[in-house]
Amino acid sequence: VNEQPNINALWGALLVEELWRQGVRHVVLAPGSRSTPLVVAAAKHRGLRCHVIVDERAAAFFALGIARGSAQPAAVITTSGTAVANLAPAVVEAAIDRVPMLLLTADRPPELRDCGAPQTIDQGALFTSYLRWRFELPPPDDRMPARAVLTAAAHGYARARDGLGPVQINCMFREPLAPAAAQWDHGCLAGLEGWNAGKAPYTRAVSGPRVLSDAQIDAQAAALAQIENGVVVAGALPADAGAAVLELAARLGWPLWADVRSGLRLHDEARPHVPHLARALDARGTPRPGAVLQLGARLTEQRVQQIAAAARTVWLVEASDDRLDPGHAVTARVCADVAPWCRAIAARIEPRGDAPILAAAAEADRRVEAAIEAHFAADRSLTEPYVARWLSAHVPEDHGLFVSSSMPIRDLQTFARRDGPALRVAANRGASGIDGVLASAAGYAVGRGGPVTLLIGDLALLHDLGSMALLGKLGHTFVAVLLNNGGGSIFGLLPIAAHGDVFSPWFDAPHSFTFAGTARDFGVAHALVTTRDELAQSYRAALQRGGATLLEVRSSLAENRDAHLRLEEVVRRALA
Ligand SMILES: Cc1ncc(C[n+]2csc(CCOP(=O)(O)OP(=O)(O)O)c2C)c(N)n1
Ligand SMILES: [Mg+2]
Repeated sequence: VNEQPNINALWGALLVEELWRQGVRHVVLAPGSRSTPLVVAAAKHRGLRCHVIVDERAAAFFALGIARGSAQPAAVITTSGTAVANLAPAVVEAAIDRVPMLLLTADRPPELRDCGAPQTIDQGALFTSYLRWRFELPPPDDRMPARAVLTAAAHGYARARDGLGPVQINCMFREPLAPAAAQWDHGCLAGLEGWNAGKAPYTRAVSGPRVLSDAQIDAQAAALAQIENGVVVAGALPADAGAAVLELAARLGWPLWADVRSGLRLHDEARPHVPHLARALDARGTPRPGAVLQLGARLTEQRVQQIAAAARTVWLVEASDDRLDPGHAVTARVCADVAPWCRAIAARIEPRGDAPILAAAAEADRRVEAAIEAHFAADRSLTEPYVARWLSAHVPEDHGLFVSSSMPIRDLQTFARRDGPALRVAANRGASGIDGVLASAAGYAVGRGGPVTLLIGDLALLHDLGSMALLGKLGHTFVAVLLNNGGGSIFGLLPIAAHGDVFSPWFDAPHSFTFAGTARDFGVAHALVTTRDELAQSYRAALQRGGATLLEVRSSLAENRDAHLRLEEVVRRALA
């Protein structure tokens, strides 16, 4: 630190080095001038991997994906002005879905704020309640102890990691921005001797799991043991929770419904896993559930939410204290880490065999699954539900599976098979945006340090088209399976579809774009897929070739609507 050419460079280097010591490994840089001291420090750091992305909106989604894949916050460095405003969509998603993220936003000094200076906005006020912590770092000054910079970095990191959300450190800089020599008083380094000599963080923040007292657990286990016919609903869960949730559901003897983001949907656990629970409960002879025990939140399937609305007792167990009850049905809210809570409860419940509701629901579920399977065997066309089902069984074990909002995640939820690899599925479902999907999935590959398969719709791809530029240089196999139905097919399945006078173009946003040329321009391999055999061949070839591939499955709104209506009918008949 003694060698730094000026005080700006010193502060930039301290911030970046302390973030690295805390655990940050990736920095996403969007080019600019005001951020020069931060960018120079990051670029020169030997332990950090830097990624340059021009579009700050995509840069922040890329960082979001890195954190989803690595459970570590990535840092995003931007210049001042609208560059910062462009971070907003990913900041919102990170805040709602509890993904850590660190924003280092460069700003002009106070004398240039709110006085008509160029590229200067009120950028500290942009994200307000979406931030876990916000700090205005003043322009570097050698009259301030340099330790204050380290504690800002350490606290920012801890708030992002433990608060599971975005943190903004707004960094004001005066000239000189480049690392030119300018005298500074080394006295500001007092107290940094130990830090400077080693590699340890300045402040090590330790936090632990959120667990309840034994008395609380005893009372809750006793209450749950009273309930005969309940169901377990698994929402989005942390990676470590799956086994504990399965264990508790089995101990209770209740059917388990698993959201695609629970990590359990693709598991081949014959019991108590019931993917078509909501349909199964509608079948004749299935008892009504008296209680819903929901572990984790944000359910992909609305029908499952409605089960809770009809039950008298609804428990929601989730680590945060957020309000997560869109059906206004929750009667017991437990703020605890799901895995230790499930293990503690399961240990206190006597094994008691399957509840009557489990056998009935599992039997109805089996009929639904058999009917869907028979339908796909008889009708050989390449429909979107088929693509989702096929992928769920053929994504290699070492792939991360990322899915876009709209129909891709719904189709995977409903039609995934259970005999494929037991992968975790990632998706931006905090705010369910169709923005930044490519960038998030690309970041996910970087974060997990491995290959990714992405299932995405055409409007989502168009929304983030610039992020095609990221795919070629990931260093990991990346296969984007694009369901190109020429618009927003989800709207064709909503009641607005019956209103032909306004439906098109105002809802479906139709287009006739195809993406072979786009892929070529961005150096991404492309294959057009029109049959099931082509899907299998092209996917296999993409895996063998490595690098980035766009597999374009062509369909239409009408075909997709038709495919879904036929499957609805198949399921209805199976349960009649
Ligand atoms: C940022 C954002 N804008 C708009 C929406 C509303 N929206 C939800 S689904 C959808 C259509 C998506 O189309 P596509 O990606 O092609 O998927 P498809 O519906 O065809 O499966 C839109 C516009 C949204 N969720 N997020
Ligand atoms: Mg579409």
